[in-house]
Amino acid sequence: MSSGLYNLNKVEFDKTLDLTKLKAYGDTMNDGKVQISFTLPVKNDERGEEAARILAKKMGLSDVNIAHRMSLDVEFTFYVVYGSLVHSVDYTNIHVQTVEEETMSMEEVNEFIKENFHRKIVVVGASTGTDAHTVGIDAIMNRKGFAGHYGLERYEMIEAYNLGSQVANEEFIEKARELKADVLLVSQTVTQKDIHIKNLTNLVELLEADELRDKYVLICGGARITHELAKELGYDAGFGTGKFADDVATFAVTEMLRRGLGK
Ligand code: B12
Repeated sequence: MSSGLYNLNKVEFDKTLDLTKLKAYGDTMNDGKVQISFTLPVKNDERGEEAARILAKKMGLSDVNIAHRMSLDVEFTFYVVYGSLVHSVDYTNIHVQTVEEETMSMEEVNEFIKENFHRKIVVVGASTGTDAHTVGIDAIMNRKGFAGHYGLERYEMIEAYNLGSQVANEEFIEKARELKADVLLVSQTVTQKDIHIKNLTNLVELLEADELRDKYVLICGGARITHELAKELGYDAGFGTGKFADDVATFAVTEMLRRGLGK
């Protein structure tokens, strides 16, 4: 394709974009095309397929196409469904609470700590409650890091303690006291029956009961954790997918300085 034709197509393509009526993009602007998948606890037959189609329509899809159906068990069928979204959102009116600090590099964080605290800061992290998922907290803390971002254990000016998984909140607080922590990192992956909310709230309540809440920068994280949710639950910040040790370290040290902690 010549570059002239490409530019012409691009101009026409862009003209149809209206951010007040944002829809999913498939092949052309505003076609609203999406693919969803789900399982129904019924036999793999035409009746089940019709049920899947009706459900998809009720979810707000038009031109529903059941692209694939597969038995998972005698009475369980998995469906892959294509369709066009009838709904749209006003993107111009969306405001999200996020962590605002501009992320510093590992070296910049080390310098920041040296200049402002004149000592190493202590970070204690764990997956708490019954949660056995360690990969998230390891991604943030392990020396080798994750996706090209070194973990906190590698930071010259951070003493990082990763307590692992299934750490009871009481035990976590005990360790934080013993290690004279400045920053607490809590990982919560399983969200079934809102167990993460109960666990996270319980930790804040225990810290408050011991009059310890203000002593620490308290941060939580996990795939289903947002900054907004974390703030609601009484945490200083929350980090989800796509966030790394440098984001967390930057927030932790700037928050310590803001609150006059660690001196
Ligand atoms: C690996 C895995 C397991 C392994 C865990 C092994 C281990 N040592 O960690 C095992 C097999 C043990 C397991 C068990 C279970 N699992 Co599992 N598991 C997964 C899986 C496949 C990957 C999770 C993962 O490692 N992600 C990679 C990391 C890097 O991503 P991340 O956690 O999001 O971390 C990033 C951010 O969120 C953030 N972050 C994470 N933590 C923290 C903490 C802080 C402080 C900060 C700042 C940031 C931060 O930083 C990270 C880097 O960006 C997911 C599915 C998936 N693909 O996500 C299911 C999944 C999480 N598991 C699930 C379930 C249901 C379970 C079980 C309950 C299954 C069962 N019925 O037994 C058990 C629970 C066990 C328990 N007691 O906790 C569900 C959770 C559903 C939900 N919403 O609750 C998932 C989503 C699978 C699914 N689709 O159903 N699981």
